[in-house]
Parts: sequence; structure tokens; C-alpha cells
Amino acid sequence: MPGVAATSPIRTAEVLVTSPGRNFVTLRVMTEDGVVGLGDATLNGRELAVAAYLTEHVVPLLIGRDAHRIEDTWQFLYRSAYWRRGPVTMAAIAAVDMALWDIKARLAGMPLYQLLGGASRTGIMAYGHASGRDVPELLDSIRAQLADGFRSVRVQTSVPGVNKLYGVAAQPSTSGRYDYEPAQRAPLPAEEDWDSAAYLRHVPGVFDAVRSELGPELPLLHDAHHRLTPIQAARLGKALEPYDLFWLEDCTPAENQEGLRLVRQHTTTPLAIGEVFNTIWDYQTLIREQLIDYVRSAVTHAGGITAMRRILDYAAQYQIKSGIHGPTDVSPVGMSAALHLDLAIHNFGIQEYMVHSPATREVFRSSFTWADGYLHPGDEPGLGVTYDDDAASRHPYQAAYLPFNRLKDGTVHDW
Ligand code: KDG
Ligand code: MG
Repeated sequence: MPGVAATSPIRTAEVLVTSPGRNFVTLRVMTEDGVVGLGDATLNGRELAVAAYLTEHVVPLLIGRDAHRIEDTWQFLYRSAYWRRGPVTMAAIAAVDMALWDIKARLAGMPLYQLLGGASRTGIMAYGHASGRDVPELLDSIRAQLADGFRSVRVQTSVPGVNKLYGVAAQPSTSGRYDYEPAQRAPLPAEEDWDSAAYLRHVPGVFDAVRSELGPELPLLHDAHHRLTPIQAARLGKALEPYDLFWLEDCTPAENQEGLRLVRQHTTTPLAIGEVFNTIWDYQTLIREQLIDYVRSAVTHAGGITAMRRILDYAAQYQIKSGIHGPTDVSPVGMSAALHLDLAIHNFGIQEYMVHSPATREVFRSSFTWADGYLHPGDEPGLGVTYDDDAASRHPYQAAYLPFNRLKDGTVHDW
């Protein structure tokens, strides 16, 4: 980098918490030369744990360190804690990593994707979100997503006998913006209900109706959200084969990585897993044994750009592609980090895109663009996101929790 100083000591690191419709935790790092980098540290429903981890245990270690030493800082934060992995630690490390990449790219005067090897494609295919309480409402919701420019759509449906369910928007989502946000501002998590047998009976018929109406070409995705056992997941994957899904996501809780062997033996429906994972080790068996087709982690939750690149390079050896998590609880900073990676890597698959609220977009002004089904991170130096302190100060933190599930007999179940 001609003209860039060999070292760039960090002068300040601030932890910013704001709630423009939902809570976000952001790390802002500034070098002695006044170059600013941003990192996303948002962990839905546990935001203040990451804020405290950063404030108490990470920020003091950053002051005076050379911002250029990204790999060394990653290894130092990971190994010097002694205690390994975990969502709080890895979201904190991710925020530092993103902020340092942002600084390095700003110093280089380049959009980050150039430092990651340059663009491997011209645009990033993104999927939208449709849902309905019944088939007609679902079809309207899919058509609204297509009208908004999406060329691939995740399909979620209500299930008869289940009152409230992940992925089904609170209101019909025909208004342009997908108005689904699972975390609720309340002192206690909301209780939802679940019935695996009713779900397994209902879902294939819904996909049959969608394919009959919309034809074979539209890429369709579905999220089972960790609720099935491996044999139930196998049955679902098999039942959905005639409808040619782009992927079936989180068909079973994958901390039991071996459980995916059983699913894989029974179905050719492509599988996507990993939004709750936070390290490459959570993927070890899944990738080595080719038990999945898409890596779902968010850059924010899996240790940042450095760590995600490592996971995706490992996956590439097995023809496994990216499907980076992009819900509204990943801030525009985390989303931008994903888009720079998506553009640069060879084994890109698809990107989730859940449009942020206008209030969020006022706090985080981002250069990324959306047109004709494709995202692009833009060509501003760094990640391309700025943080508006005035706008952020109008939205103080509010406690919010993700819901949880109980079965009909009262047993707590995966949500
Ligand atoms: O915070 C939890 C959400 O990010 C998650 O429920 C969203 O499953 C999700 C998805 O696929 O976007
Ligand atoms: Mg999901």
C-alpha cells in the first residue's frame, strides 16, 4: 500500500449500543491518525453480554495495538482468553476483526472486497422472505417479494394447530418490506408452541401448492429452524424432493453434527446449516464428510471476516458454498462485511437479505445497493458504512428477547 504507514496504532475503541427498532451493538475503533473502522457485535437477545465483554475485556487490550495486524489480533483475542469459542466471545472478536479490516481498506483507499482478492462476480444473488397463514396469503407474499425484485424466496407457513410460529410475519407481508422481527421488547421471552407431527404433515402440501401455482423455476428455500430430530429431518427432506428446494435450512439442531449423516443418507434435498455456529470447529464433521451444501454463519457470529474466510475456504475444497446469514439482527455493518466476502470468494452460493427498517438505515448509512435481485457492497473505501451518532442517540437500548417454544405437554422445545 504505497503511502500507508507501516504501523497504525489504535487510539480509541468505543462500544455503541442503539435500538432503532431493534438493538444493535457496534464497535468503533479509531487509529492515532483518525481513521475509523466499524464492527458489528450484535447477538440477538444477549446484546449487553457482548457489550460488557468488549468494554471490560477487549477494549483495554486494543489501545496502542497496531490496527494493521489483523491476523495477530484475532489469534491474540482468541487464544489469550484461554476460554474458547462461544457466541459472546466470537461476536466480540468478530467486531474487532471487521473494524480492523474496515480501517485497513480505508487506509488503502479501496472497498474491502479488493483486499480480499477482488470481485469474482458482478452481483450477489439474495433471497427474500415470504410467509402466509394459508396458501393464498403465502402466494401473495411470494408475489410481493418478486415485485420487490427478489429472484429467490424463502417460504414459511403457518401450521394448523400451532398458534404462533417462527418465520410467519406478524402481518401479511404485501407492503414491500418484510415486517418480520422475532425478538420482542419485553422483560421476559414470549412463549410459542410447537408440534413436529403437525408440521411434517402440513409442509409438503404447501410446497406442492406453491410449485403448482408458480412453476418449477423459482428457487425456493425453507427454514425448519432446528426443531426436528434427525429422522424427522430426513423424512422432511425426502418429502420435499419433488419440489426441488434450493435448500432446507437448520433441519435439525447441528451441535449433533453426526445426526446429519442420517439425514444425508435419506435425502438429496440440499442442506444449509450454521447460523448459530461460531467457529470452524462447529463445521468440522459437516464439511469433511460433506453432510451439508451451504455454510450459514453470519460474519458477526463466527469471528469476523478472517474466520469466515477460513470456514469458506475449507468448505470450498468439498464444493460446499456460502449462504451467509443476513437477518435484521445482523446490523448493516455485519451485512456489509458479508457482501464484501460474497463478492470476493469463489464458492459463493446465495445471500440472505432481510431489509432493515428506515430507522436502522438512518443510524447506519451504507453504500450497498440492491437491484434486480442482486446486492453489491458499493465502492466506497472500507466496508462502506458510517454511523450517525445523532440518529443513534434517539434510540436507547430496550431489553428484548427471542421467543421460546413449549410442546403441548409443557416441555420446552427448540425454537
Ligand atoms: O436472531 C435469530 C434470527 O436471526 C433467526 O431466527 C433468523 O433463522 C433465521 C434466519 O434464517 O434468518
Ligand atoms: Mg435460519
